[in-house]
Amino acid sequence: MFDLVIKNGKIVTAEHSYHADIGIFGEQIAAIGTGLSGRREVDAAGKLITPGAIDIHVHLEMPIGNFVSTDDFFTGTRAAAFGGTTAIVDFVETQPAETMLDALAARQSLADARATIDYGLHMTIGPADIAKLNQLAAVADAGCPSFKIYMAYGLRLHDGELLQALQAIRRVGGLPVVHAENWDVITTLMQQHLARGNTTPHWHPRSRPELTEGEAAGRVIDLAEFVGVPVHIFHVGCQSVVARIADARRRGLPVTGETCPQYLLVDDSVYDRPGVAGALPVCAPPIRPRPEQENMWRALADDHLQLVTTDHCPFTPAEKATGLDDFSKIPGGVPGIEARFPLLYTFGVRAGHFSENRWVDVACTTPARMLGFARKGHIAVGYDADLVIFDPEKTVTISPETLHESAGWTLYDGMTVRGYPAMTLSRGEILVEDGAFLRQPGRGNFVARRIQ
Ligand code: DUC
Ligand code: ZN
Repeated sequence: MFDLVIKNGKIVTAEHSYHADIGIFGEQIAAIGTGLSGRREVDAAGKLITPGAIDIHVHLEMPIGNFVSTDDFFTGTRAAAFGGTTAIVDFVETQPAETMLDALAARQSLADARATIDYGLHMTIGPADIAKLNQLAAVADAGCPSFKIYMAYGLRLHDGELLQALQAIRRVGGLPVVHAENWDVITTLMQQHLARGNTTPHWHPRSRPELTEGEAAGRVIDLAEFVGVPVHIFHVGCQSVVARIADARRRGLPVTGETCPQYLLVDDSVYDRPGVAGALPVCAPPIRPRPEQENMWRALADDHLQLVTTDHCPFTPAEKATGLDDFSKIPGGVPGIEARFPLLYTFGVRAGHFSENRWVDVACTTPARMLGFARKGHIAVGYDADLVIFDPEKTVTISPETLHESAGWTLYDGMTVRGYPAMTLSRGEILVEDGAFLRQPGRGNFVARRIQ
């Protein structure tokens, strides 16, 4: 007798799809078979059962400049759960006078109080952390074996620092995850545009041309090859980066990349919207011209890119408006934590870009495997019962009102998806059912990850 049995659904994994019941005991999947019975039974006839989706790139209540991203660990993880995401990876930044382990503990206690789904953390290596690289082994042992490196912004590493960081990550068997943009070229182009009076968001993507992404990605891939460490490229939005990742992979290098819904579904005309509407989509790397969308879909289908994240980093319209007379001051980032999984189903699977199995692969299974979530991202006995009962016929028109994110706006406003979670489970508990969120803040656990 199981605690919960999900009956009659079609189980979709990264490898195949098949009909079976799932028996859940406690927090885990205890059986997969036919004719299972439990204390509670959910009829999933006509529905897909997928692993809970995993978003390995989100920024919740993250300080950036004078602002803090507007979803906290409660509202952000609740929104994630509504959309079928049952695990995230957020970030830790260490203050100059702090140890990395102290910074990790502080971020964990913030998240532990509020998270509703399980989470991991990437440790950021900024310039002040180059003196602390001997702390990486302890950080990896504490369950954070992935390390964020910026090649842009104030936290960027110069090439010599980048080399040292990659060497230190290699020594601890970790994974560098990299924001790749050429900051010197970007800041020079920004200054040139602003000096000519080109101050509107229209000039944001023109200050960050494809070259700045492609060159930086190529540089860190070359350095990672030299050092002998894998590397994962964050938020890829254009073919010049895909080409470098694909070339490295053809040469057998352990190089991977992700893209995000904003690069798959939106084009750079959004920066020409009047007033604050043109400032809302400011994010980095910027959203590209329309042909790049097709390039990103193809890269996912061809396994030149391996996964989809959101880079969820929301700011309110009022915060975005503070940069209306100088695009370089607009806080960068867009919301997206909630709708990623259904958007990928409608515009990826239904539109014929890839199969339902590849959908599960890029949103659930590969993120779990690559980032070291040992018991998530797959449906098999012994895995956490993090599951989505996905209704492939449920139609939702996305808007700030249908979402639960707190930014108050969404890039996907007005897009209609066919296919949406009907129920989301985390470690055997029903989080979302019939549009209602059923659990309290703080039930989410930190997951100590190990990278194989
Ligand atoms: N890009 C953004 O636009 N915001 C948050 C961090 C990032 O890489
Ligand atoms: Zn990010």
